[in-house]
Amino acid sequence: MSSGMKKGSEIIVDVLQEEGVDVLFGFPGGAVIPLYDALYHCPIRHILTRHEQGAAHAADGYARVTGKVGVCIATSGPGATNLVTGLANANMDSVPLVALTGQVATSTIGNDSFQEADIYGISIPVTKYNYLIKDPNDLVRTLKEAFYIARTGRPGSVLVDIPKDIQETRIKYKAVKEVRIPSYHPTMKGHPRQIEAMLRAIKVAERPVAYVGGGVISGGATDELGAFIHSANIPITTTLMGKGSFPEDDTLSLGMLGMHGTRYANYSIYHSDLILALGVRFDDRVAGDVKKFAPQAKIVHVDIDPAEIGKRVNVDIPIVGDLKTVLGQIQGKIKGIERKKWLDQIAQWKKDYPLHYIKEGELKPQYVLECVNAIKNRDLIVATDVGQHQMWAAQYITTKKPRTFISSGGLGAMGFGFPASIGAQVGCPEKTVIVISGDGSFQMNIQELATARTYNIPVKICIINNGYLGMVRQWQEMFCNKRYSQTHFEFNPEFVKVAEGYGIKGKVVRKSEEVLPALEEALSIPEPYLIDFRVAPEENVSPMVPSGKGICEFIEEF
Ligand SMILES: Cc1ncc(C[n+]2csc(CCOP(=O)(O)OP(=O)(O)O)c2C)c(N)n1
Repeated sequence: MSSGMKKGSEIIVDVLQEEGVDVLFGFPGGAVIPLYDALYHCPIRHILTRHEQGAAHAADGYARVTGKVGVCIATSGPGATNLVTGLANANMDSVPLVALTGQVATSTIGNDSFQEADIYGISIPVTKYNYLIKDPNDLVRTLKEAFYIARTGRPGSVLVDIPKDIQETRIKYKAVKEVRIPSYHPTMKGHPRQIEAMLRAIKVAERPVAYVGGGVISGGATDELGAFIHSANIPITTTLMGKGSFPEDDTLSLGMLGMHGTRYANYSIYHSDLILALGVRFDDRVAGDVKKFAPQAKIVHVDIDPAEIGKRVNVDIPIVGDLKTVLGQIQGKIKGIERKKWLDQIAQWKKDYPLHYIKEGELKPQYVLECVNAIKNRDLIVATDVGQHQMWAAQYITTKKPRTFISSGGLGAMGFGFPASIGAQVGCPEKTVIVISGDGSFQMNIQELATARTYNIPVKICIINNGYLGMVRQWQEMFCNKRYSQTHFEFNPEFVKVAEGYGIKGKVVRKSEEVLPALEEALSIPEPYLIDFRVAPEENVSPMVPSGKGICEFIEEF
């Protein structure tokens, strides 16, 4: 063999190392045997999950907390199709993820070969970009491009499908130093005239509100945001994805807005005369009826993705740009605005309409979340699954730092939380990672208990167990006259026993007074731990604005 020749699979591993990848999440199979062979002696850590969906969500969780690109691997056919939810999930939440899939050999593509699925075609609508490599000489450039596209501009998921013969072919390794994609140049700087217009609008506004989303976190712009909000003295509300972009214990924070947002956040938006929409997309869970969102307000929308601007609402001052750069452009230009009347009004709404629940009776899920929130002296990362528990976590956990609250926002994928918490803990081994899950969501990726055990990934699993697919049950209660069609679990496993079967300790908690001690016990051991909180089965998430309604059209308290 001539020197300098390498197998495609070895080249893949070289590029992963060049890209600084320190961990991979994956699951092997026939079409990736060459790649796994090349990984055998490679210093990159590999976490073997128990399902490819677990690998994709774990890589996603890792990316969310570290800001680096998460990488997952799956084989062709069923391995690749098992990644689809994870690809869609990461892409909808603008998370940088690269998925490497094996494909059947190039000569057999299109023959309905064993374990052949057109993952390139399947993944087009759920990724930012995707590739099927047809020539081994394209490997290096394609992989470099995949990482570049995943992490730049509006981040997202990128899939690279690599036929088995390409992994096996020997070629000469040619380094690619710089990635240049002629048609892809994300705009970083806001247009100076638009920036001027934004500054003028802020100066004359009497009732401004910043409406902030995940773009500020993925853009690394939280310091710039904090400086701007404080100097301009503007109240701020965040989306679920924006939690952590600004400390929620600051007096200017209104918490989360939208369907299950705080009343005072929604009132502030409704009565505002200037909305500064930063790294958000006016999602329908935030702005149900866009006409009733902020009827008196001028809207400034800053986003790196031009496709988001004007998508759901008409914008008065559109600014395409990177949030860190744009907020840098306005830094120090607005100072000393008092806004006493507006801030007093907001303080009054906060006093009149706090988040609340009835504490008496059975163990309340909100109380469990309040106890999680009371955990002190620890650097916490909270991951959630999807459902009522997710909304209670968003409402009751005061998030102060970016990349410490991770949740499936856009796709709302049950099953995300637990594997994502595993990825988060791998990315941040020094932090305490807690996952808030539901009895429904947890069962969607329960097999990852084996992954947590194998690598002793010490995530603390809190199951808010109400015996229902609670969020759907809540809608059935409200809109289907309590016809609970297929939302009651007549059987649930004993989660603690299941955990024990995987070698993981756990506890059932039924009473309020047991909550804090159980959490303390979980935190005291350097291992994964599961707490099965048996909560009031028919508790509802409140407040609530029904789907498609105006931001202040709350359902009466229930
Ligand atoms: C994969 C997937 N399937 C279905 C849904 C629809 N859905 C949204 S919330 C929910 C209930 C979740 O139940 P659970 O995890 O027990 O949480 P709870 O709402 O009870 O807190 C369902 C079924 C979804 N979001 N994701």
